[in-house]
Amino acid sequence: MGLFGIFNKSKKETLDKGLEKTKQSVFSKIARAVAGKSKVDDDVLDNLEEVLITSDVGVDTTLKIISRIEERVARDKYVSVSELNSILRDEIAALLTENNSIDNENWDLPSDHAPYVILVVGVNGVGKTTTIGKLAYQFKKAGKKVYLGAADTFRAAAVEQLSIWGERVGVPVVKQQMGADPASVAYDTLSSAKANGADVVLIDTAGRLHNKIGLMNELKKIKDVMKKVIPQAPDEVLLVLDGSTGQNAFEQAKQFSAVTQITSLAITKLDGTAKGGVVIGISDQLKVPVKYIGLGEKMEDLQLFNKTQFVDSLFNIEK
Ligand SMILES: Nc1nc2c(ncn2[C@@H]2O[C@H](COP(=O)(O)OP(=O)(O)OP(=O)(O)O)[C@@H](O)[C@H]2O)c(=O)[nH]1
Ligand SMILES: [Mg+2]
Repeated sequence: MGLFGIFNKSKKETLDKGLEKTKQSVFSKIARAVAGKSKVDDDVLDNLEEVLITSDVGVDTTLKIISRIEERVARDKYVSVSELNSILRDEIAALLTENNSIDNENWDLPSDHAPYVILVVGVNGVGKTTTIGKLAYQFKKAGKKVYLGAADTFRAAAVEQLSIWGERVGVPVVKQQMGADPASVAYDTLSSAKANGADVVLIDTAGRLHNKIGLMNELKKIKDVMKKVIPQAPDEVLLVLDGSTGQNAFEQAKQFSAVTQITSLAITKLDGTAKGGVVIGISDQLKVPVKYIGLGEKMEDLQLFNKTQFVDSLFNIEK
């Protein structure tokens, strides 16, 4: 069992609940797509294509899914519309697992070095600070020594917000005054973490640099400074995306990948949105793996992303 395994007791419930809006929307669209039909034919496939595209799955991924279903229909000759949910589930799960082999469930911190450093990036408001708080909670609960770095020095409230998370979870937060150099905060954080034998460091950053060059330089500077303290840092550059923005999340992922090397993705706010299908498109289209999904505002509402469980939950498959 991986690092976060012990937190997964109520996982399915949280996932099912978090995806409720997406499910309702997808199911009602599918119901309309097959209305009056008994078998999956060209009309149904056309409608299904529209269902997936309007569910934020993205055009390229939708076309792949549709062509897989077409092949299946050609092979099986008669496919009843009542089987459509389970066929969709099977084909989407197969597509996503073919794609990349990262095994999130069994993920653990590397044993050959510490602290493991995670630099958290993303545009403002996507959920960076909250995701850091949730991760800190999970690492702490797994018995790890965690340090947080408040390198979003853009506004006082950002430092304050991370400090509140630090108190709530019970982990130290390294900070300076508002307006301080983020790279300097990152340096201090890694130094303290190293000196105190920390296992994990999470660095918060500002998402406000809209200018591409500015952002690129800022992140480069933070990374360079980190290496002065810990040569392999950062181990992970985690890009946080707001799932409720649907296709915008896709665009942000592309833009960030262009300015810095992203190693993993967290897709937040999947609860309360009908755009959860975006996770399918993102995990199909982007080479960077989706590692975490955010399903609420509470500490426990972050999960390691499991493709099969996600698709099962989306299509109400009980296991
Ligand atoms: N419902 C829900 N809300 C979330 C989730 N993740 C974050 N939020 C909320 O989104 C809002 C913004 O989150 P922050 O963590 O402050 O986002 P940020 O990226 O740090 O924002 P800036 O510091 O302004 O760049 C907060 O109100 C969070 O509670 C989630 O998974 N679900
Ligand atoms: Mg923040």
